[in-house]
Amino acid sequence: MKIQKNMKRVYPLILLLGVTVFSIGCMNEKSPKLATAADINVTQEMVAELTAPPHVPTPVGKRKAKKLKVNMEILELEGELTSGVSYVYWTFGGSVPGSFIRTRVGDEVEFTLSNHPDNKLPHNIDLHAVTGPGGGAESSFVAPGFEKTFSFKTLNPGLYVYHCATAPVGMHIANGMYGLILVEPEGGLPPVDKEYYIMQGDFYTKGKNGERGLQPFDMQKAVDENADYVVFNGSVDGLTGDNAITAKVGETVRLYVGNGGPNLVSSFHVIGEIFDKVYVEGGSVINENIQTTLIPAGGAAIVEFRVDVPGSLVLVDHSIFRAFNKGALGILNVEGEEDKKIYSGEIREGIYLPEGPGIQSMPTTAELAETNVPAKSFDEQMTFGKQVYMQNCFACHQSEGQGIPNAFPPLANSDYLNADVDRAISAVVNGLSGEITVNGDTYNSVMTRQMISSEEVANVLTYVYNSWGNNKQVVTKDMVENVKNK
Ligand code: HEC
Ligand SMILES: [Cu+2]
Repeated sequence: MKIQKNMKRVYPLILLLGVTVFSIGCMNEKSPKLATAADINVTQEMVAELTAPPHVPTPVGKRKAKKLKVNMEILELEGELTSGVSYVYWTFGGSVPGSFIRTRVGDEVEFTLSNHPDNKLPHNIDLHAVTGPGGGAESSFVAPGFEKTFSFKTLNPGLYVYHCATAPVGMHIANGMYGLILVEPEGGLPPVDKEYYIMQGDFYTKGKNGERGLQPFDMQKAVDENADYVVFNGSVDGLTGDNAITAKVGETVRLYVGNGGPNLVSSFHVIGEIFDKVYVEGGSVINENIQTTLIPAGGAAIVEFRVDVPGSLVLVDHSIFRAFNKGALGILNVEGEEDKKIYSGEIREGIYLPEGPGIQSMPTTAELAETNVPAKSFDEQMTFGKQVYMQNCFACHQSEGQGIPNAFPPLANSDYLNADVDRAISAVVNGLSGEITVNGDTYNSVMTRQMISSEEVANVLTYVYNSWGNNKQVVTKDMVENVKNK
């Protein structure tokens, strides 16, 4: 395009128009940038390193373009979507998302897709990094017990999604058949201290969220875009607990974030961090100082930030019910020295409580008027108690008292609850914080004091104790008052 500019100065207007038309004609045939990448010669070959999430292969650095052999195996596997809920995943390389593929511009990728003989279905692969029909789908369609090889040249640097494109396409994607392929520019991306691979996906199960057992895929819910689970890295705990990612204060972190969908767009956000850089949509435009970046289904973004203070950063889809009720929540644990200048406050682990303790000043429970009609029987206590539960406790402890892993402890079958009724009453009337262990899992969070009358506390706890496998304790208003007066 530089030539055209020089000409502008030299030639009269009429000629300039002619030149412009001429150069537009050229662009239609082949843009100069693509011609360059396609012309890069490869002499050597190497076998690609493939990694399961959250890890990524070694950066390309300054290596020359090569013939890069990618051997990807399709495996249909049963795994855990969340504790007690299993699901048959269809995978590229045995993980959801599938193995991360790292290339550089100009590589000639020789891709071999093998479909394991124990699998039940044919599959294929559409890589968004491919310039060619179906992104490779047409050449890679492969039945169980067979393999297919095709090759393509990486022309455009960027972060791209790949996925299965076998009919019904939505179902293959919904079952976990997606991953990322990175095409680094000449000379590689600038070095950082930590790199991780994260991908969001939505899941549709016959049973509702949390319903135990092996859950089959639900086509109707998928068509309705009514997801039961929205998760990072294939399961509710795919990026928490032992699967949490880590960094040290002062390090620069680069996240390769993809969204497999099949349906939902992700509003990717890290609570307590600002993205210094975002490679918007995984392309070459770099935006700076971003709070939340939109990642389309079948799209990706590269986000970078420096971690300045220790604590647990919470990765979420900021369509926030997905994070706290459907699983789209991950943790980046940052270790190191505090910096009071940057952040002075208490750093709490893991949980985002929009209404933290002590923010509002509320009447004490003793001041709450006892206006409700007292329950006259056990049945009435249960009915009233359930109403209180649905209004006050449900949002955190969930409809069947199952809680939310790593955030809100279960009330169903809770050993903590059943061991000590006064302690349970106190949790409701005084609030509860600090580390507790419920059914073997530790929680270290805050439950704010519940603004309900003694009568209501008695009813709701009677309801909880007489539901979901608990010990059938009956709680009276007197018992509640006793705890309050202690
Ligand atoms: C804003 C979210 C939230 C609400 C609303 C809430 N809780 Fe909790 N609850 C928690 C958290 C968080 C803990 C764990 C606190 C900790 O880690 O120390 C907890 C712990 C408990 C425990 C002890 C642990 C266990 O699992 O047995 C009981 C009992 C309990 N809550 C009952 C209730 C009842 C009854 C209500 C409604 C009246 C209620 N909670 C409302 C968040 C909540
Ligand atoms: Cu498939």
